[in-house]
Amino acid sequence: MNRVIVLTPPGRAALATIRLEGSAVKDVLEKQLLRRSGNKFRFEVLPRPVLVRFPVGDGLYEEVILRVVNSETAELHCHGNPLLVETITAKFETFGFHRETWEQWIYRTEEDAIRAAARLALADAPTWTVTSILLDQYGGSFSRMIDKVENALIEGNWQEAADILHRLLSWERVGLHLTRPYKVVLVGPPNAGKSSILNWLVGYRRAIVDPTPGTTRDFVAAATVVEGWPVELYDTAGLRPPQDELEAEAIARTRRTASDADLVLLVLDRSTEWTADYARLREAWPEAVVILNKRDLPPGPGAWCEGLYLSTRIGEDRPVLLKALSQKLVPEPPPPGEAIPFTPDQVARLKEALAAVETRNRSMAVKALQSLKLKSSPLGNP
Ligand SMILES: Nc1nc2c(ncn2[C@@H]2O[C@H](COP(=O)(O)OP(=O)(O)OP(=O)(O)O)[C@@H](O)[C@H]2O)c(=O)[nH]1
Ligand SMILES: [Mg+2]
Repeated sequence: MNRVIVLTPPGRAALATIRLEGSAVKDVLEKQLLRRSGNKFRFEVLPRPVLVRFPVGDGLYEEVILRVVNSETAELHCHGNPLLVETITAKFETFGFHRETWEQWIYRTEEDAIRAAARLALADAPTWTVTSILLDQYGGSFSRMIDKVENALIEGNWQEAADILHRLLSWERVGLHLTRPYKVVLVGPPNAGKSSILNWLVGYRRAIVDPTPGTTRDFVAAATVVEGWPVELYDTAGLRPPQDELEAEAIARTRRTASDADLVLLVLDRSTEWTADYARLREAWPEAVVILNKRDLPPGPGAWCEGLYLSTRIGEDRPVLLKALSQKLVPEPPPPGEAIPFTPDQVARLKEALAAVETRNRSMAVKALQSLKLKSSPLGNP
């Protein structure tokens, strides 16, 4: 099959790269391209890329840099105008080339499904922490552990197989959040400083901050990083008996947003008096990290609960909060080289394998393990 693949992202850019693969590459390029001098182009594997002309219609030519990779593969580096990229790509389709996405290209060309998934995830990795864990999996950490489980099964060592699978699955939460940020939601009474904390953590004024209680209505989300871990931080409407329908809807949204959070941060204003409402909020989110904000002001009276005593007005408190959050999100960061599943599909297959190991069903366990590496269809996953 002949294929045309745009390797660079859609949208405007200085340059774009279009890859061509297949037995027709030579013929089509020889028919289409002209040398810069206007002479006929002869396709040959050259040590260096060459500047050539590609006809784009209406007598117009685009000057492209052609890199011939081998007798059946070449790359065109053209200007990054999306119209131009589309015109060139569509032209190859008229010559019978099949259009493939860069994701499909990675999936097809990687040797197994784990490496392909790691490479796709690497293209999206937002931090070096995530990158280094994914690089370990790309380099074979996860695959080697799968082989180890298979060997244990062949030797009839059920316990070892179960132990390794348990260890792999213990990284489920960390692994799945390499490709999907942790959802961290700020909740609390009005005016406690939730929006201020969101802005403080993300480093810019994402949410409106105001002394008027009930300022935030709809939730506000912002992407950030907590000590290397990707986080989507949500600011929500303050919780109190609603004063009108609008506020009732805002509060309903707060509860919905918090209902599937990975971590809830309950923000309370420590300069106010402890109230029964505060106690109710604590009971509603017993797992929440409690932030006792406004420590720059004198503390309010009452039998206050424990929490992180800080202030958005005190710069040194920011790293303290980030550290506390990262410890809560990832209490035990994986050591370098650790094998970690990182897609929902991988986790599901590992669970299948473990269930089969626990019922001493060797063939089912091996099948589940082997399916982890198998590329089910050439244009499958992505
Ligand atoms: N003194 C002091 N004031 C703070 C601190 N953090 C926030 N504030 C102030 O408290 C007020 C309320 O802050 P917001 O961040 O808007 O509070 P909120 O919890 O988002 O309030 P709602 O959106 O109404 O629910 C603003 O005037 C902030 O400037 C702090 O650490 N110390
Ligand atoms: Mg607010």
